[in-house]
Amino acid sequence: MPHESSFATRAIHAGQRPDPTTGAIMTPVYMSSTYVQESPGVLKDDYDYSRSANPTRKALEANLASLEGGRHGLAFASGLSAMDCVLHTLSTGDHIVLCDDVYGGSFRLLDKVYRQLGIETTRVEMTDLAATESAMNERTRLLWAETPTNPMLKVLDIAALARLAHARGAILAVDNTFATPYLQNPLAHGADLVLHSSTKYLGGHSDVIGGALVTSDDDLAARLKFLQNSVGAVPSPMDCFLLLRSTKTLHVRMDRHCANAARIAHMLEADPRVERVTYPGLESHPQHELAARQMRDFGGMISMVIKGGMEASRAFLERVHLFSLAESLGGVESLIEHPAIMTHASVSPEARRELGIDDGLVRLSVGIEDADDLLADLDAALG
Ligand code: P1T
Repeated sequence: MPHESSFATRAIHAGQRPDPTTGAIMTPVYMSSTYVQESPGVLKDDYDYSRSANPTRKALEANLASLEGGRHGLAFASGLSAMDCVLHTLSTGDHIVLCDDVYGGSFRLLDKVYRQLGIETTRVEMTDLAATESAMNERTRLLWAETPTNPMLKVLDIAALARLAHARGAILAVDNTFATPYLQNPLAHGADLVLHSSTKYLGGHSDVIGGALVTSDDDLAARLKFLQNSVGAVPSPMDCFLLLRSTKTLHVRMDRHCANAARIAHMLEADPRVERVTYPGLESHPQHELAARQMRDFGGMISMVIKGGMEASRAFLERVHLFSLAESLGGVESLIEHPAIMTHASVSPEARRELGIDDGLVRLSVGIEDADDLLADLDAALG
């Protein structure tokens, strides 16, 4: 598969070829935990045990690496286990600088698991590069950025953060879950490592929990691969198959997610029942110009505050029909949720207040249904 092929072609073909034994065009689901050896230690294609390597997973890993424009891809059982693998590269005494607005579970992993192991994290407003630089110290090994962030949809300058990290001998990891490789390729902007919760847009159908890492750094990839096998949080071959099936349509789905979200964001911004709408594609978004430079389009996620606080947003969330009230995002169906009570409950109330995750905040994952139907649903639910 030539690397220069366009995204759509790579989405469908990269990492895959017809099955050599049957010609099956789809990569088979290799439901096998082990592989027969001809003689002790003499393996076929390096396969000895499916925690270490599995052909369905290998195809997925190559596909994801290609989509991110990286040399190495690694698949995991969840987004958080992918993050855990990165954090295992650190040692007691190391320091992480984390963007202040991240998925609640990512924050919890650092705050409740790794802090206990002597790995300190400093949260910082990463749209402020000077503040980010001052948060770094001689022990800082990792800058962890999410862009757009969850749920406030801040857009962070990947190239500038990569320069900051590299000037101090640290690496930059970017959680690219909200943007997807179709809209943004952090490695091309200088990041060392990309993470995905493939549960979201990569999977796209709300039927798989998965995670992925992509890097072009050979040494880092070897270390991560060692940890992937040592820790063992690998996805099942069936989940890899489902994800491979999903990435084939990523570009088509994302085009519709973006178009629908843009229409809805503009409608909500003009609605007097809504106090504030955050969407990187709106000119009112503080980092709109950066988003236009760094991303190919603005994605399918919108955050908004409804007038009337918690009571009004609760009533609104109970009244929507097409938007399902559920955690997660990135599926073909529209979802809606309340970050303070649901996805970001593990962030302290003070930190939530600082970030603007107030009690009236609602997060929308705009699906690929008919945009008029979605607009009508929101209009009716706003009451
Ligand atoms: O759920 P899991 O596959 O382990 O991925 C964790 C994760 C990592 N990064 C980002 C940006 C995420 O949004 C998530 C998971 N987020 C949700 C479940 C949510 O509703 O926001």
